[in-house]
Amino acid sequence: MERTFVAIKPDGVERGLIGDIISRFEKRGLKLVGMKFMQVPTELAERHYGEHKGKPFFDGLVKFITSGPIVAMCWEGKGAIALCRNVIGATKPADSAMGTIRGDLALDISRNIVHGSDGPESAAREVGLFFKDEELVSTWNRTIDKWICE
Ligand code: IDP
Ligand code: MG
Repeated sequence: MERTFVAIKPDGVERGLIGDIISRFEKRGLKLVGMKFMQVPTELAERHYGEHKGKPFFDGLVKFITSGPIVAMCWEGKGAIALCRNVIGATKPADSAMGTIRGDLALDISRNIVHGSDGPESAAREVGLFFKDEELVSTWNRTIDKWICE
């Protein structure tokens, strides 16, 4: 089983899309193992988006992600990292397919509503940045799990 980090950015929160977005991951069959409603400190935002440091959009991105509360989540499931990226859709909303979060709900790259880790290393790094081990619920086994994954 894989774990990944997903966050509803301040635009998704402001627009009242928290329920819609969480519902998409939930209905897909993923298991929620951690969730936090929080305002991101600048230092955490800069570490989280460290790979983009030096790019022209970096300062604006940090300012945006710290501008209001986010919903930080850890989702678990078979192939969860790639699966969540597919549920989210392409980075540029113009390229994201209908049926994806960005394809249905966003139209600007700098207001694309959701974040999802892009690989096993970033997933482990980002889950660790936003959650302490004891904040993740690891002992929970859903009775329906056998109907979702063989
Ligand atoms: P991702 O969120 O799909 O993984 P990344 O390339 O990792 O996309 O970029 C991180 C975030 O930075 C994007 O979600 C988007 O909000 C923002 N971003 C990326 N490229 C641009 C750009 O060219 N202009 C403005 N914002 C950008
Ligand atoms: Mg990324």
